[in-house]
Amino acid sequence: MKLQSCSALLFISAMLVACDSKKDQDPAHETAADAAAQSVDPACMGTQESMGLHGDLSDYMASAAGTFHVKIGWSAPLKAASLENKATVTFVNEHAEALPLTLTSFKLFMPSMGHGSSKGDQIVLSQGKENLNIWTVDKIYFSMGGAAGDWVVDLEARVCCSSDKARISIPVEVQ
Ligand SMILES: [Cu+2]
Repeated sequence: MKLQSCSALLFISAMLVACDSKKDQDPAHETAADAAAQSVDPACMGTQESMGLHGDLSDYMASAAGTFHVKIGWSAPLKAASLENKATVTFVNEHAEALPLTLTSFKLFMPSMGHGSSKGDQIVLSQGKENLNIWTVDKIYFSMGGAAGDWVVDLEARVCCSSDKARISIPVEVQ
């Protein structure tokens, strides 16, 4: 247990060092405030201009720090006590252009009752091979049913060296 924690710490330290040295080389990231305020670093992300996703953000929700916009498409019908539920997660930037970032966490939560999924550890996150901004989420397990809006998703995505999150309400009933 101790060894694992140390390895994890070393790994995180190494990542921080990597990020810091990158900032040192990049005059655009001179201060912590700048780093926090950064939206998308084109050097890290790039955009897929060819995808024709321009302008319409109406289906999307902004992340907490404004780093990305996200929408979730759900399989239908959603069923409680089943691992067959699926979703697709699509990330775009503020111009509604594809944003190929890394989905690191997708967790169900039921705010009114204060619990998540009892099988959240089984979830499978897969990045699209052609559309790198679209992720497939499999084995989504709702511990119980609920009306539209009873369940939410807390997701996190990594953008270059920082991470951002969003809470998205599930707009359909879980049967
Ligand atoms: Cu509940």
